[in-house]
Amino acid sequence: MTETRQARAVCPFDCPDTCSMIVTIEDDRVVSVAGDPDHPFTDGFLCHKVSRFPERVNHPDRLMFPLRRTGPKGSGQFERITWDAALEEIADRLREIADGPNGPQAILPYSYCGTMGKIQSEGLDRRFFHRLGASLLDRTICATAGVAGISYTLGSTRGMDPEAIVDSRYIINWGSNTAVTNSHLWAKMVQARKAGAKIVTIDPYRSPTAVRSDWHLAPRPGSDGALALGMMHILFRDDRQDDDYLNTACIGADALRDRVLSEYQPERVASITGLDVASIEQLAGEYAETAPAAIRVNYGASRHAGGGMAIRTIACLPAVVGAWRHRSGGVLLSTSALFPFNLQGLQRPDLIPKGTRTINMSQLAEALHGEAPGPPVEALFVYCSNPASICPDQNRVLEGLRREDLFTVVHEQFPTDTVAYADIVLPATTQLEHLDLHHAYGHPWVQLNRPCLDAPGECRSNNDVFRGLANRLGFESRLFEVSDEQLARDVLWENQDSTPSALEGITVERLTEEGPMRLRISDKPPFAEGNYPTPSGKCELYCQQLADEGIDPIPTWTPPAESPESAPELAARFPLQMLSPPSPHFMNSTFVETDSLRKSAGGPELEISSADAEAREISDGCRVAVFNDRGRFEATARVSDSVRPGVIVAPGIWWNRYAGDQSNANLTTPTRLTDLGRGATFFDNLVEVEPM
Ligand SMILES: Nc1nc2c(c(=O)[nH]1)N[C@H]1C(S)=C(S)[C@@H](COP(=O)(O)OP(=O)(O)OC[C@H]3O[C@@H](n4cnc5c(=O)[nH]c(N)nc54)[C@H](O)[C@@H]3O)O[C@H]1N2
Ligand SMILES: Nc1nc2c(c(=O)[nH]1)N[C@H]1C(S)=C(S)[C@@H](COP(=O)(O)OP(=O)(O)OC[C@H]3O[C@@H](n4cnc5c(=O)[nH]c(N)nc54)[C@H](O)[C@@H]3O)O[C@H]1N2
Ligand SMILES: [Mo]
Repeated sequence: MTETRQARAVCPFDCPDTCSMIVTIEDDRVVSVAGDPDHPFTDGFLCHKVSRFPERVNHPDRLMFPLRRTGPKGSGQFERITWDAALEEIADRLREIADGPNGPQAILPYSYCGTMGKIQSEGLDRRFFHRLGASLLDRTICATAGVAGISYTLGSTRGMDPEAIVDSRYIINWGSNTAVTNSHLWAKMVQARKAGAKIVTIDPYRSPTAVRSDWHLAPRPGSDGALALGMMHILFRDDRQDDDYLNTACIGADALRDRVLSEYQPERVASITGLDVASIEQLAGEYAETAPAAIRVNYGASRHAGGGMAIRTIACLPAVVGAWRHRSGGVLLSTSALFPFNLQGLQRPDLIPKGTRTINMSQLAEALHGEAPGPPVEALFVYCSNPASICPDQNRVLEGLRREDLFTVVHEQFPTDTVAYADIVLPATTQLEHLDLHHAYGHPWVQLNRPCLDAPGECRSNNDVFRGLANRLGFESRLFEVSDEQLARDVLWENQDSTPSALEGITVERLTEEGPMRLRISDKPPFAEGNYPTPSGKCELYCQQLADEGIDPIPTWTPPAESPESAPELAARFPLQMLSPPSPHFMNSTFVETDSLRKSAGGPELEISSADAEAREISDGCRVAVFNDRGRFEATARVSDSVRPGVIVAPGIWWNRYAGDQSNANLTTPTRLTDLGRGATFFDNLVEVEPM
């Protein structure tokens, strides 16, 4: 007799949708996952990738035991060892380094959002490394440019409620592949379209979202700031601005108006963006006259040298037309700021020794080469991330990971490219095997994930690893001998004197019994009457903070670092601007191990225009090499009109070991940082392509 049961779980992956899942288990083995029909945002469906989650959980390649390296770094040769031996060796090495001449800052934790759960991905790990005095990691690989950019304008990332988009009538996906990267919001956009909304997508690439939109505008990469300023020129020129809103809720309207009227004429903007004047005029006109107008701005437009300023500038548009007056108008980047979790209590930043240095994760290449200020990195502790695949300037990252004097620990579920460079590998649990508490960056619901399976083999959760190490290093048991469930209660401010109103009544008990709970936040549009969380309390079209930092306080266009116009000498050798957004079949580099998804993705591909292909004698399906001074990778050419001449797209993020030639797109990407927020500039990347 098969014993079948169902459990509720939360999709743990780095995606705005954070779905509520119903898991079906037969004889203690997960057989399927489905979207929770009772969760209004998940609305009963899961994406193409996460539907295959059981295949990932049950995969024969899952790491089951601790391993010690036996071959050269990168070879992936290991022997099985016990947890005791693994933890002892790690604790000894960390102690030795901490007591050595360079001190504990020679130890670098490296993690991102392999899981988004607060308890496992940013819980006892933070406490442990703070207590140890390790270097701090500036987690910039994804969102910081956008977050900084929008916050200079609005005061935080708080924007419109994603659930309100069903009532929007003009929806712009700006640098957002919503249908793929945020598919549950896309479902709401489609619902809005049925009620009469127009969906516009602004993306240099004819992405799946662009294909399904009513109108696709394809500006040159990194030109969005200019496009937004050109729209504002037209709005002010034609007197379509909302003067009342600008006067009462904003600061700097006159400065902005002067800037756009004198510098961003439609003709100039057309030449910067490569769009025609008529399209820019039409976009501005429709945006002004169709209310409520919503802009879903995502991270695509921020991964350029001027990415922070671009997002800040786009975030000014709703104020100019008064779109914030409507609940279904405004701009949406992230809902993270809505969740007042007690993260200080969880992570204990008070334990950080004064003067501890911070290393930017987007510049791991530099850090591993001793180019970051401070002591050299002698130990690297990786979890919830796959830096060998996802970091820019991969040749230098791998060169660093090959250093014989670097001690590398990797806690992972799968033998990723990074695992191949580890001295010690630790096997990690998946979401079905550990407890976690979730916020979401695409909706306002709190969710609890309880384990529904026993950990297979000898897999341990992140927190269990740090409990074990803390114990061996003699750290205070009151800091580390705390259960995951207790940590979840603490994050929700349970048993504290006061609870932030948004979390009132949201407890571990109720989340367990009732399932996902919506934050207690008002349904009113956040900025209808101003009330921005900026220093001035207004929407900062002029931003004094930027002026104080020596940056232009008025929105402006910052050109890409690598484009034919901004770097003509470089472009003479490497004329093509390459974007490398994620493939619909993967979640960053997660799911590349899942055979059915890897098969759907086929292999590394390169989308190229017919003009660029012809000029290089490249035909559809032919193998090509893509290269610049940083490195080279191979892909199969797809010749189409999905990109304009001068732009190519290499969907990722492949594991090198599964790409025919052991390489991926990050061999070519730069470690240069964005203008605001110190973020990565993956899409600001000139390359050349040749047939093989
Ligand atoms: N299926 C799937 N979903 C995901 C992910 C995944 O890997 N797979 N990743 C998750 C993560 S970590 C994140 S951060 C989000 C990212 O979500 P998005 O920001 O939507 O993701 P991207 O595909 O990186 O970028 C969106 C689009 O921006 C375009 N773009 C690139 N440069 C420019 C530019 O200069 N201007 C404009 N206007 N557009 C530009 C790209 O062509 C791309 O189609 O998605 C999350 N969701
Ligand atoms: N060229 C290019 N590069 C990019 C991007 C791009 O668009 N183009 N996107 C960038 C973006 S937006 C992001 S967010 C980053 C993402 O980069 P990463 O955060 O490194 O994301 P993943 O590649 O998904 O790797 C996460 C790893 O965590 C592991 N993991 C999952 N759960 C757990 C757990 O509970 N414990 C432990 N120990 N491990 C776990 C998974 O198995 C997986 O290997 O990549 C960036 N890199
Ligand atoms: Mo990301």
